Formats: sequence, structure tokens, C-alpha cells
Amino acid sequence: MEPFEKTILVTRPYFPPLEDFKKACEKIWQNQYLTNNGPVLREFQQRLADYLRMDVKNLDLFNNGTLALEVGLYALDLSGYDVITTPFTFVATAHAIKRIGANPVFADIDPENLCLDPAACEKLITPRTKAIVPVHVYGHPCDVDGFARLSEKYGVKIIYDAAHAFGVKLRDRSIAAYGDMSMFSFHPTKLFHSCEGGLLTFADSSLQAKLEQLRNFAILSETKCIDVGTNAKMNELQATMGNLCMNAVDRLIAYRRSIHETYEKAFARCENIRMVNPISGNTNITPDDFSRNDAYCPVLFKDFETREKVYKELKKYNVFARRYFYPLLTDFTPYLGGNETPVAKDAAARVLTLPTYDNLSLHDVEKIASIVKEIAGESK
Ligand code: T4K
Repeated sequence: MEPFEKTILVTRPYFPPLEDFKKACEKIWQNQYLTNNGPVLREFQQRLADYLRMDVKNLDLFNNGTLALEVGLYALDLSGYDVITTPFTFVATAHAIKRIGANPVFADIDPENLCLDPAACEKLITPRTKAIVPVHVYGHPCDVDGFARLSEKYGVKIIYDAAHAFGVKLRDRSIAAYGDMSMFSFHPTKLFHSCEGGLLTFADSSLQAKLEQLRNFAILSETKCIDVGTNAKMNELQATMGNLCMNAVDRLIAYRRSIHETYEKAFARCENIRMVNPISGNTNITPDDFSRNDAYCPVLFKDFETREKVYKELKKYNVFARRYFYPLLTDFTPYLGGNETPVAKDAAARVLTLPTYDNLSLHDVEKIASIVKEIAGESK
């Protein structure tokens, strides 16, 4: 097989038409407002509420997903307590916990959809545990019923890292409707973005005032500051990009479905390559309950050696897949040691996320899949 002439990356941001962006910017120039809760941000916030079918009082925008999560956890007074989370995620999840002065405790994941396993979490709950931060990894839904049960039984807060899950629906509601709080990342590597950005959704609307203070230094007026806040505000240019991406989001999700299906078809008869199943067999969630976003295309190879071979040799074909999420967070300096998580360790050793983005043609996807099969020694 010939290498691609162009570079194929794991993802590419969606770019709305430049003319539309220029036109939308006219509003900002007229308003003479660039940040600090400007009118475009308010418009974006309302559009998100409509899209997610939530009240605008139950969500807030931030300048990125990491700070959104950090501010959200801080607002829930978790500092000084244990917070259970997954080691199979991007470092930002644990960083947000650690940076507010809480202690991340790592539990194992489900072998099917690779999300945090409630049963593994339950074994680690102690009187010091005040919250659990599961991740809807790749946009796969966590066992929301299992976590709701833990919340009820032990009084722990459930804060979903939904960085990958924008547009996902479960039982006809947005995935944002589950748990005490959810964080969505609007980074350009996500299917929906605002250049950089983050969204917090929360069940308790009385939190909104506190979150808005915290993201603005916790100053109430020129002469009053009530807490150790930060600067985590989304600006008007970000909100403009978000509004434009909003116009395209459903189309982008539908196209990713076709990319995913193309990979699925190509790997259907392979013995050593399997697409990760978004729904775990250990939950009450059925395929009919779930409307997916196909944010990522993760595959598992039979072993670490095959995954490494495919990851490295793909580059010779100009294809830059990524090993999301390898290594585990417990192999990174700030989180060394701690619990053994064998299922997560195995997944991290065998997973590779393949390219998916809106202007990657299905023809190119077929070719990538053929190259992957060839390198992995799959003849079918
Ligand atoms: N929780 C979870 C579970 C997350 O996955 C993330 C972020 C967060 C929390 C935190 O949310 P944010 O604070 O980011 O809103 C990327 C992203 O930077 C990161 O947002 C994302 N997760 C993570 C999974 O992936 P890198 O280090 O892999 O990014 P980078 O620069 O290597 O980009 C990936 C590919 O995309 C490259 O091949 C280049 C291409 N690319 C990237 C950008 C930014 C472009 O073509 N154009 C671009 O503008 O972390």
C-alpha cells in the first residue's frame, strides 16, 4: 500500500466558513466587549441550554475544560477529601482533583467500554471519600445507574468528566442530565469546540452564582473579594466560534457515525483487532437507550507488541494515530504508586485511537483500515 501524500492526524478541528466567522465578529466590534460575561457568551449559553434541553440556570461556560472541572470541584468543597477516579483518562481529570487540594484515588475500569467501574469504586469508599469523578471516555456512557446507587448509599457526589461526550444522549436526555455535575471540553480536538472552552452542567441551580464568582476571581465588587477564585472566563471570540460550531454539530456527529461504521465494517472479521464497545454488558443501558457521538475511534489489538507496531508503522504511511490513553495516570510522576488497576493497564497497553474528523473522506478511512490490518497481520 502506498503512503498517503497528505498527513493524516488523529483529529483535525472543524472550521466554520471564514466569511461566517468574520461576519459574526462584527457584533463584537459593535458591542466593544471582548470578555467578562459579554452578550455573545450569554447567547451561546442560551443556545447550549436549548440544545441540551436544560435550564440556562443549570450551566456555565469556562475558558477550558480543565479549569471548568477544577472550579466545579472547588465549588463542591472537596478540598482535603478523597475523590475516586479512573487512571484511564487524560491527565487533566486528575490534575483538576489534585489542584483543588483533594486526593485522587484510582479505581479500575469496565473491560467493555473502558469507563470507571462502580463496583471497583465501591471497594475503595471510606469515610474520607466525598466524591467520584467517572469519565465518559470516548463519549461512551458510564454506568450512570451504578454511580447513582453509590451516591445514594454513601452520600458521595458524582461529577462526570464528560469532556468527550458532547451530543451524547441517554434515555432521551442529554448525558449532562446525570450526576451532580458534568464537564464538557470544547477544545478544538473535540467534535464540538469553541477554540478552547469548557462547560459545566449541574443539577443544583443554586450553584450557578458561586461558579460565576469563582471563575471571575471571586470578586463581588470593586471592594469585595470573598474567596480564592481564579480567572476562568470564556471570551467573546471563543463564544463566537462556539455559536458557529453549534450550527454544524449534528451534521458532524452524523458524519463521524459513517467513519465509525467504515472502520467497523473493515475490522468485522478480524481476530486481533476489535473496536471498543461503547456500552458495557454490566449495566442496565441497552443500545436503544443510547445516542452516540463517535467522538473517537478506539480499537484494541491482541497485545501490546501489535499495538506498538501498528502505532509506529502507521507513521511511515503518514498516518498519526494516538495511544489515548497510554500510559495510565498512575504511571505519571504526580500519581505514581497507588492501587493496581489490571483492566485499565491491559486496555492502555492495547488501545489505539484511529483518525476521525469531518474532512477525512470515507475512502481514506478504508485505506487507513487496510493499512492497519496489513501491519497487524490480519488477512480478512
Ligand atoms: N478530561 C478529559 C477526559 C480530556 O480528554 C481532556 C482533554 C480534558 C479533561 C481537558 O479538557 P480541556 O482543558 O483540553 O478543554 C489533546 C487535547 O489538548 C485535550 O484537550 C484532550 N483532552 C486530549 C485527549 O487530547 P494532545 O496533547 O493529544 O493534543 P495535540 O496538540 O497533540 O493534538 C492532537 C491532534 O490534533 C494532533 O495530531 C494535532 C491536531 N490538532 C490539534 C489542535 C489543537 C490540529 O490539527 N489542530 C489544532 O488546533 O491533547
